[in-house]
Amino acid sequence: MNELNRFAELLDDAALNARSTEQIAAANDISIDDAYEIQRLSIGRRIDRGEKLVGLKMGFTSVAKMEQMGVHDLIWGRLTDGMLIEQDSSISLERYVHPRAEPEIAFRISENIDKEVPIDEIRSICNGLCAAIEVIDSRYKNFKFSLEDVLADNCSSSGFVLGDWHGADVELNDIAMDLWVDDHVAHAGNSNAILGDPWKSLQAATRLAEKYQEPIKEGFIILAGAATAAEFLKQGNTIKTNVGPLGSVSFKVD
Ligand code: OOG
Ligand code: MG
Repeated sequence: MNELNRFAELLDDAALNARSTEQIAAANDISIDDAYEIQRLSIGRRIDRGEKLVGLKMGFTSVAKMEQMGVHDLIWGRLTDGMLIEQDSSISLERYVHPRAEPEIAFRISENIDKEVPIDEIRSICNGLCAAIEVIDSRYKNFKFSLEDVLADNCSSSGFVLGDWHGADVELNDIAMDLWVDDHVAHAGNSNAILGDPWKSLQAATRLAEKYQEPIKEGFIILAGAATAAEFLKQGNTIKTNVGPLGSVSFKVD
C-alpha cells in the first residue's frame, strides 16, 4: 500500500471509529495535490462500503471561518449520502469525535458540469436552494490542522442537514443567517459573508471541478460554506438556522 493510501485509511478509520488522530502533514511531506488525493482515496473507501457521492462542500468561504480555524484558503470536500441527516431528526454524539455545527446554504445542480461557469451564468446550473446546516468533525486531535491536513480529512465534513427546497430565483443577497443553539443566537451571520455573494462559492466549485477533473453531476448538492464560525455540539442541544426566504432548518443532539 502506498503512503497516500495509508493516510486515507488512517483518516477513514478515525471517522468510522469516532476517534481522533495525529495530524499528518507536520511529520510527512504532503503537497496540496497529495492532500486532495488522500481525500479522494479516503472517500473512495466509503464508496466501496456502499455510500454514494451526492455532492461537494466548499469551505473557508467566509472570514469568520478562516479566522476561527486559522486557515485562509478556499477548500472543497466531498459529500456522500451516508452524511445526510434528516431535518428535525436527532444525532448521537457517540458517532462523532468533537462535532460542531455551522449555518450554510445548499445549491442543487441541474446539469453535469466539468468547466468553470462564468458568474453571470451561474444561476442557470442550479434548480434549487435551501437552508442547510453542516456538521463538521475534524478527525484531528483538538480540531487543529494545517491546510494540507484539513484537505486530506475531507475538510472536516461529517454531516449535513437540508431544509425544504426553494426555486433558484430566490434572492441570496444580504440575508441574515444566524446559528441558533436552543433559545439563543450562538453566532449571528449574513449571507454576504460567503465570498461577498454565495453564488461566487458555487462558481468557485465549478472552477475546482475543472481544475481537479472532478465533474459536478446533475442532482449534486453543493454547500456554499458557513456564514459564521462553528459551534461545538452538546447533548440535548437543538440547532437551527434561519436563512430568510429559504426558511429554517434544524436538528437535535442526543
Ligand atoms: C473545515 C471546514 C470548513 C466551512 O464551511 O467553511 C467549512 C473546518 O472548519 O473544520 O466547512
Ligand atoms: Mg461548512
